[in-house]
Amino acid sequence: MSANERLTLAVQRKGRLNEGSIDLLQSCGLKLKPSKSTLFCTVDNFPLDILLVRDDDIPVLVKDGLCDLGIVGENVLNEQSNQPNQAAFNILRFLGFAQCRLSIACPKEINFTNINQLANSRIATSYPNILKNYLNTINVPAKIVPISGSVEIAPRLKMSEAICDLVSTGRTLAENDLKEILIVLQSQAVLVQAKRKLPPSKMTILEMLLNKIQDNAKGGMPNENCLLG
Ligand code: PRT
Ligand code: ZN
Repeated sequence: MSANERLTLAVQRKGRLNEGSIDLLQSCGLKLKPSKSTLFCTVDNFPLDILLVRDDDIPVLVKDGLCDLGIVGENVLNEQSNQPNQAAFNILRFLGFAQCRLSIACPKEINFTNINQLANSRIATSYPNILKNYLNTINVPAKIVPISGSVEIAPRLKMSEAICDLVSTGRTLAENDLKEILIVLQSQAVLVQAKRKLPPSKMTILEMLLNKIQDNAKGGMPNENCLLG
């Protein structure tokens, strides 16, 4: 290993993935050294540097080789990895935190008994690629209405008949008089690497890091219709 070779890891700067990511690194015995920059920190006792960024930027940073590794939710990874047969990422570890599901929900007064009730309806979502794959898989022709946030408001505004959004406790759905009807994807935080090969010196560091990080694959495998690529 060259003396100054270091791995870079992209981690969410602020938000639901941040605490779990930092806790994980610290529980592996890594001593994170704060820097003046809020976007970067180094590890004192291991050849690893950490980039603190928005979670949506993590797949691109890893894919483009600007970072060797990233910790990101499967939901974001799948949404940005939408070309079948062009797998761009290796999931190295399922990390077990930030668990949630991407689900289709509709107004609670609808009597939903059959997926074909979604045919020709409008579904608002910030996950158009995952939803498109899912609708193709279940063979239901619905119209996808892309929306970047506050998805739960769409049925009230008559923008859509249903939504497809992340659910954790279900409280937000209930507060908006919505109910979950179909789970599209189960998600948790994952450690990812681009499919391209790392130089041997970095591979050695990566193996040492992976030895420190437990895999937590329970319930976290991507759905077969949610393509990594
Ligand atoms: O600023 P940046 O872009 O980095 O962060 P962000 O605002 O895009 O993401 P953030 O921090 O909200 O979430 C980061 C990741 O955490 C997501 O991509 C998921 O992988 C994961 N995660 C886990 C969740 C939730 N649980 C979750 N509950 N992300 C969002 N939610 C939302 C949900 O959509 C609902 O609107 O939280 C709300 C409350 O959920 P309930 O069901 O508990 O009411
Ligand atoms: Zn984000």
